[in-house]
Amino acid sequence: MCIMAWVYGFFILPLNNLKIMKKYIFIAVILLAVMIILGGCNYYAVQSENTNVINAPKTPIVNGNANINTNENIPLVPPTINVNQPVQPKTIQVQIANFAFSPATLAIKAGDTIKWTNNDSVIHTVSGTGWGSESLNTGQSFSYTFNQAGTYDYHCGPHPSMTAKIIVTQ
Ligand SMILES: [Cu+2]
Repeated sequence: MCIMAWVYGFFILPLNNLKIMKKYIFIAVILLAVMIILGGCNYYAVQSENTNVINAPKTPIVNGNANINTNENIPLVPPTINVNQPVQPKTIQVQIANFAFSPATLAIKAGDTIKWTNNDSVIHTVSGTGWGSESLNTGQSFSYTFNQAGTYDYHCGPHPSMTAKIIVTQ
């Protein structure tokens, strides 16, 4: 009953009463104007808020380090991860010292290079089967690239007890 009375008072009664109708139209116009004004304000408020968000990164948060040029645009470069990129060949050092190769056993990948350096005061060689060095004086080096997989035993020519090996995998 209460709702019916409310509906009648607000919607039905004004239809039969021009004075109340005019009043309602006046109120409606005022409400509309208020909504437009508030809507406009809200629009600018949102714009202002968005601008603040855009400007936010330009405000640096510096902890300790003052040597940051805030005017510089630092581009965000995505990390490039190429999983198909082949492993770059390496050069691995083997030392000849105290009448021994060190390390005596070394595992490498095909394409890697071994560089032997003689640190002894006597002449040594790096002598494999079908490959090897000339005589190496103190401080001299010899490099060899292993392109084929396999186990490569080698020794020193003048000192056959000096043995070592390189294990090459693909
Ligand atoms: Cu030797």
